Amino acid sequence: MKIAIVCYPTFGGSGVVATELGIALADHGHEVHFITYKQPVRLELLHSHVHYHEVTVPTYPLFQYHPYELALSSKLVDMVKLHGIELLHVHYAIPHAYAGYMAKKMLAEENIHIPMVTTLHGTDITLVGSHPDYKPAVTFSINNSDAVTSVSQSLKEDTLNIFDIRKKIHVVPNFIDVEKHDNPYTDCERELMAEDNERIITHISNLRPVKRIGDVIEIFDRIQKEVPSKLIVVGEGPEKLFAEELCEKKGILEQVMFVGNSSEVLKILCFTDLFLLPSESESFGLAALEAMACGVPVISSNTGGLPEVNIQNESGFLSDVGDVEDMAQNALSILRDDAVLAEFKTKAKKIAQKFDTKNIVPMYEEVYAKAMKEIVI
Ligand code: GMT
Repeated sequence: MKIAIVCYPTFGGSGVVATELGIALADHGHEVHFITYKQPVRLELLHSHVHYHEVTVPTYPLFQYHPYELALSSKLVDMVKLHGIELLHVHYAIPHAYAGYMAKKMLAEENIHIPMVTTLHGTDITLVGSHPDYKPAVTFSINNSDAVTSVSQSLKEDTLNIFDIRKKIHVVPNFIDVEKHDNPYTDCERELMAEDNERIITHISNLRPVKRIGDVIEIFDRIQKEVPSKLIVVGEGPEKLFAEELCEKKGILEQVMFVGNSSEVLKILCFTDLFLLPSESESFGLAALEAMACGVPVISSNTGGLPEVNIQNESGFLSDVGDVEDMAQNALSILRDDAVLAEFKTKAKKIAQKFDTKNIVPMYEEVYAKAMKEIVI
């Protein structure tokens, strides 16, 4: 099948999932066309079935806001016609489902009928999508998709609670290439980051308020008072300065490394002992799954889809949002003892296997087949 994938190309879970999906689909023999404003960060183009088409938005002094949706829908129309694309798969409803719908309608004028599958990722429904300024357009775009998927059961329930939805929502969880995460580094070079007697704790996110980076620092502060440790913070975002200042205030700046956006996440996870994800809301928590696939237990909040990924007392522990004391105690219960840590590492890896690419990508292929059959013209 010839499939167009629309996604955000920058660092962020929805773009990563869309990119990995496209690559996996290409490996299954599909022809995949990524259509977005920049080459997705994890996309390596050296694949005979993978194509990338850049959306450019011409500017004009009259525009205070550049009409990206317009340029995207025009590009979709052109690429569908040029390459004979048979299905649109848009990731993150805003504004991709809206632009996809317009493309579909423009193509229909020329008697080209192609289905659109929309994957809901989280904040397109919760934080952003539910805003009254967006809600009518998001509701419309979801209801006018030919098939809709959500990355967790929790997100499906949120969608049905927040919007007036008359479409079936298929839960297709996020996935991970387990083999790729199976410690590709024989020598993690752990000594570059920490002393032999220290544990390594990691947090990866876009450092936005929803990730509660302050809680990450609070938890780490409590951990390091009992167990010698280092904290590695991966990512860039608006809360970074606040986090650095908090570390300084607590006198732990020396033990915390802010490494920015990194293309060496696997290497970092390879020597990580524990992963922290105390988010305010999280529809799935792909970063937690990546950690687990590398054999790293997770201390997280129990919000949104996280309980579907991080299993209590098996891959780690979950606590109420903001309960940093409980999270720190749970972390210490894993970190104090080598044998306990080893047990959690093994279980984390085992649970991650359920989300292996080979189990999940066929679920998307099934949704595509259904959308092709049930396309609304
Ligand atoms: O966090 C966002 O604003 C958007 C999105 C992203 O691109 O990172 O994250 C969401 O999608 C991920 C992939 O499906 C999920 O793993 C994240 O849990 C989800 N983020 C939130 O719900 C906050």
